[in-house]
Amino acid sequence: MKRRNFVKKTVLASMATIIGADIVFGSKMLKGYQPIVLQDQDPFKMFNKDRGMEVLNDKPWNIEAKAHLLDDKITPNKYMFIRNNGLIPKDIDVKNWTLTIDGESVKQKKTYSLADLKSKFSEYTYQLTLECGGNGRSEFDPPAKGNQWTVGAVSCAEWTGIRLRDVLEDAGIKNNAVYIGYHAADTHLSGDQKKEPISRGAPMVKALQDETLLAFKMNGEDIPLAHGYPLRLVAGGWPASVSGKWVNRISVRNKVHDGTKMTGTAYRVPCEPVAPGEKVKDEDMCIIESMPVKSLITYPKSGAMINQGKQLKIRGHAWAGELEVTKMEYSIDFGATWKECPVEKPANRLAWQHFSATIDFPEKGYYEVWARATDSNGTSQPMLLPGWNPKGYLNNACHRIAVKVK
Ligand SMILES: Nc1nc2c(c(=O)[nH]1)N[C@H]1C(S)=C(S)[C@@H](COP(=O)(O)O)O[C@H]1N2
Ligand SMILES: [Mo]
Repeated sequence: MKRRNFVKKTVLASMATIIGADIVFGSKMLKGYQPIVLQDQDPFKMFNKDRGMEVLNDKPWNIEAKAHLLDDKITPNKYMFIRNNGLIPKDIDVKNWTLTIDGESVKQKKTYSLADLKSKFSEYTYQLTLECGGNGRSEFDPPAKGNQWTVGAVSCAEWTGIRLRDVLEDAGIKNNAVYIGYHAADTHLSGDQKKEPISRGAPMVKALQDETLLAFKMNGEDIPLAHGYPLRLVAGGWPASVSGKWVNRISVRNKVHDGTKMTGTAYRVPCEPVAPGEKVKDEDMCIIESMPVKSLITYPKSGAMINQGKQLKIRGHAWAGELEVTKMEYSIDFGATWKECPVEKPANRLAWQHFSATIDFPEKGYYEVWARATDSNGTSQPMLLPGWNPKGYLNNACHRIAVKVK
């Protein structure tokens, strides 16, 4: 047999790194053979995630954080949730990666290489809150189908890239432009190459905002593969489904984008409130835009124990879609009374904000600490569940942790 039919030395070396030991008879392995240990995929290793993360689905991969894992001011990759609708693209060829701007409302269709994008346009860095529209879905009753996210489908990383606006202006947008829609390199679960797993977008006002980026870096490094390497749209404050990963085409549309998961009930809620379990017609469902005000206590972990007479310091983050959080409160009596606590200004627009409080407990026993944010329009989080909707979106109920004083 000829040498080239065996696994290459470089491949063997990288396998050895993943396995953590040399493959003694590796030179005898045929090309393409996958050692058994690598066949059963360990998502935590594969995606560099912390083992405290929760895998909700493996086909496609959907992984969420826990509240206490989101304690960092800027979310590191290891604690960032993964939400995939299809299969992560394989064999990405960065050198030949292109982004095409097309659609009814582009003056001229134009294709850029990654190098073009990086050299032609100015670079910007923003911390941007990305929350899945379905975060908190697990609490709805009657339940909604889909990933049963608890509280951990939210992140605020630091994204670096170029402004989508600059690229669209370079290509030229017609006056009748209404919406942008993204197209990406991930593939449909069915394997059908013609079907897109997801192709969403945003109205021009959102597309043209300063903070709407075509990003190529996350937290100062190449974007991890699962989060959209080598190019990703990032539109903070809106359902994270707008932030297309592995983007290779953006269409400037003369109507509301009608790509996969833009129509029907996907990422939509009833335009008017409905009773739990009520059937809602497609035409009575409205597209989710800015996400509602919300907060998370990230320290301590629920179940904390403290000694009587000791104060408890809590901290966390709060965010409000396009708006700013202007007030933060906590309650230790199940929402009967509230105390205000400090909340910092955001690092930039659309970044989550940090809050902290020092709490005194009157006596021994079981308590819950509830946190409630209010946005610049004066809207506060609901104490328990907000309006039921068929797909279980937008649960922004107050986050709660258990505390025992002994
Ligand atoms: N190409 C592509 N982009 C995508 C998705 C996807 O499945 N494919 N999922 C969307 C959804 S629903 C969410 S919530 C976010 C999740 O981003 P993350 O996995 O980087 O946390 O990516 C969005 N962008
Ligand atoms: Mo999502």
